[in-house]
Amino acid sequence: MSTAGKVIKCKAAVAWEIKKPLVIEDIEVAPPKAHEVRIKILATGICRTDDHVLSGAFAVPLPMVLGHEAAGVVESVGEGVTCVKPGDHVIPLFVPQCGNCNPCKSTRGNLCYQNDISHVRGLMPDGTSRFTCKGKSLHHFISTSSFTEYTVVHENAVVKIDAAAPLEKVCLIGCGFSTGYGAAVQTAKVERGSTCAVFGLGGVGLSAVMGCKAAGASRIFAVDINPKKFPKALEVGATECVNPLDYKKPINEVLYDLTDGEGVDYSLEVIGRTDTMAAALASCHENYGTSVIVGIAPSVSEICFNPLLLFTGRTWKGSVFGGWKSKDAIPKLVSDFMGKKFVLDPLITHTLPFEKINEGFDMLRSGKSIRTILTF
Ligand code: PAD
Ligand code: ZN
Ligand code: ZN
Repeated sequence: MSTAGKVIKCKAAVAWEIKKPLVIEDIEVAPPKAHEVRIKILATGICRTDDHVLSGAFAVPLPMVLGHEAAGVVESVGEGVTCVKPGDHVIPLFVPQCGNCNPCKSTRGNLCYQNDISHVRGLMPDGTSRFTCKGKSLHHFISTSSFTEYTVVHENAVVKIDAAAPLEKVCLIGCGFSTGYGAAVQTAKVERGSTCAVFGLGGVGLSAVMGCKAAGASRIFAVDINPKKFPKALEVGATECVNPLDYKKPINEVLYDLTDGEGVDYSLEVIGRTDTMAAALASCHENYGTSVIVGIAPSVSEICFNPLLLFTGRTWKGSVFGGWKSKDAIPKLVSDFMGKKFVLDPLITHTLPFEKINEGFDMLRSGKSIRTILTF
């Protein structure tokens, strides 16, 4: 029996309050309105950004259905949708691509004005929600919301992918892999023979290491305070692992020493802390070094730094979703994965049934997991 046009009752993990576990609830998912798409989610990863909401660092309106790194199948489409049809395999886009705004039209940009990241409203573009639970409306998360059996997204926030691609792997192309890899290859624009340092070796940082390697970097320092992350970093392309806790000196001085006083050409902060963002900046070459902020710092934080660090010529940049234009890039990244141009398996340390989502978060917080994939 077709569910198109009807409200779907299904399970979702609801974030009711910060610093509390998610609660698996029965929710109602309204049918897609015009230019919207309802997706049956089949696999979703747990990213630190979801945890930043639960820890309170990333301030968003609650209650909310979190999750943004996912893949699924289109269940039904609203009026006027032509980019996908029921049955298509898709990835939701946490950075939409409308194609008409200035960042979409510029060759330099990717943060479409339809994004719900810079000023989170937690709603569909028309200002309403498609989720209800116990009579209460639930917020959407950054245009996606994947910790649910069904979600609704705007047509600008979904893209069709190769139906042969394994959804429980390519869901990582919806965030972690593409973010880290793109931060290296297109935001930093790492060059062949260069020296790089990646701060933070979670799913996103390891993908940044892969990007540095693919770009031909000759030395890649993998920096983390959890040495258990080092074997995997070496496996995906790091040449040296550095634990800041092993040194008395600040990590930027350690990296200067390790590079004969030159500093690295490129540094990437993939943790989300202001102290490591400042340290990553100070680690790169004083004149032509580039440092990229990938980690999401707490909403209310500020950085105090010596302007001489930039005066001498360093470049400091940020990178959302690896700088990719999401709709254009994701199908190509999926084909590249299918063509074995990069691997995703090293990033996937655990697979759990969706109901065990809180166990997945516990493993991320304790440093045991890289990516946990939830299956439905
Ligand atoms: P993760 O928690 O799996 O990895 C973070 C790593 O940092 C862990 O291995 C920690 O041990 C390590 N770490 C923690 N503190 C320190 C420290 N003081 N010094 C060195 N290492 C440390 O996270 P993730 O890989 O899922 O995400 C990383 C960040 O990237 C996080 O802030 C997330 O919100 C952000 C992100 N940004 C985007 C984007 O578009 N810019 C997308 C996805 C994730
Ligand atoms: Zn993410
Ligand atoms: Zn746009």
